[in-house]
Amino acid sequence: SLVKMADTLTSAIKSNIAKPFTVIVEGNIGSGKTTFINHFKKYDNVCVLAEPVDLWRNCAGHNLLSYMYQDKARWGFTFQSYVQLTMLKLHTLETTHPVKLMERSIFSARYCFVEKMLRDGILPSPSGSVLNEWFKWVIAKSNVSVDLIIYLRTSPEIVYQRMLARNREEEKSVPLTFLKELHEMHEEWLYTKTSFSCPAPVITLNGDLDKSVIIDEYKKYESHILNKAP
Ligand code: DGT
Repeated sequence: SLVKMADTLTSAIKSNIAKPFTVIVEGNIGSGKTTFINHFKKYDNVCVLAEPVDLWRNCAGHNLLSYMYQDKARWGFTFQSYVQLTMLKLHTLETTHPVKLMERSIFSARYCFVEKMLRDGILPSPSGSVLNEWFKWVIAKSNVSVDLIIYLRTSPEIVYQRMLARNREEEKSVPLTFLKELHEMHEEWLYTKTSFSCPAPVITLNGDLDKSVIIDEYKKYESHILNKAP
């Protein structure tokens, strides 16, 4: 009947709005995620989501990123709790664009950053459990599904140099050892696949390449990222 057709159409439109082809870009601090994301801004069919870092620097006037680096034990839970919220908002943001491109995800927040704080004993186990219960509930109840992961794989020494050159105030105290360990968290999750399950297939790109040449790397995978037949 006509009513049934209208219903089918409505739900088709709804699911299309709610479920764009979702690509997340992952990689160590300084791996070039922003450069990658910016490259895709020129495509009309891609919804490119702004870097959440700016939100973390200003939660009702509080720079949580800075607090976290100054005193991880005191602010780690607060910071990760807010990261999880901002990521959930981005994952569930509705768009009419067929492709959604996100910098990082609720998954790397949990599997790389929270996990590292837990392993280091910085995040007390009860705090980790609360974050984890939230995480599990969110994963089960909301649509945070991902279709493709781009892993910008880098060497810790190279991203360390980039981080120093970028000279972000909050990151001044981040040592090379931290980037090495964070690298391992990404490797275990996305490369050797020995820690947590991957929410989508992974394409690994050489993130060590200089800005001037990495565009050619992007181009090789453009059809995958834009979900188009090559
Ligand atoms: P890019 O463009 O590859 O250089 O990326 P970045 O370094 O601008 O962005 P990202 O997300 O790797 O790092 C943002 C800062 O937030 C960095 O200092 C690490 C810190 N951070 C701590 N915990 C988390 C977390 O759960 N998630 C994310 N994304 N960053 C966290």
